[in-house]
Amino acid sequence: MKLYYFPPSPNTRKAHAVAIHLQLPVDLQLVDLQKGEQHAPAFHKLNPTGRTPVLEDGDFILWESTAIMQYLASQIPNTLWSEDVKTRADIMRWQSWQLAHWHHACQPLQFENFVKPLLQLGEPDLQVVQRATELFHKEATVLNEHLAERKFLVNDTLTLADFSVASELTYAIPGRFPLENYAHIRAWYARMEQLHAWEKTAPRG
Ligand SMILES: N[C@@H](CCC(=O)N[C@@H](CS)C(=O)NCC(=O)O)C(=O)O
Repeated sequence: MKLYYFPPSPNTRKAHAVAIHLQLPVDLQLVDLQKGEQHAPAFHKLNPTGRTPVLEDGDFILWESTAIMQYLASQIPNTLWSEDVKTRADIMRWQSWQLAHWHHACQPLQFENFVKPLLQLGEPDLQVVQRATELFHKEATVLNEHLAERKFLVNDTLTLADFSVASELTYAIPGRFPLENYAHIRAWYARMEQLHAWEKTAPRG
């Protein structure tokens, strides 16, 4: 299998981390977003949306990081992607929440507070920051309460749900995410940072 990836990207990170955690043999192919390689016609043949990551397994091409995580975790028996239907649904619940809600709270903070200054794209838009901060508190309250008495999101066992939800916190510090009042999220994320796969996929300065 080959993973087309861009290491600084949280979407790449969650797929790559799953491959590392499960010790799956995956070749890596850099798609340098800073050089615009995602717009190359050859890459658009793989993913017409022009985004990373993409997984190639023989003649099977898969894009969308969550689908890639599930496909990777289906290769061998493991607890990240349980066979139990209720556990699977619970994992999917948190992966869906990450895509539909958590992402929209975290991504604007990451972009306005971190990416814009980094790429010299101008000052943070304070209205966008304020709206995202409100969303962040709404969603983080739910996550924090869920984690109050749990080590991990589903059945107290590390699953794909943890990799999905944690990916959004990759740039929590430079993105100035307001995590001060969410001790359970910080404790859980510290547990994620203990994982070899999370450490290996951390963005390098
Ligand atoms: N929903 C997609 C999002 C993928 C995505 O937005 N990837 C970004 C990097 S984080 C990308 O490749 N952007 C390139 C572009 O939009 O030009 C997924 O989960 O895979």
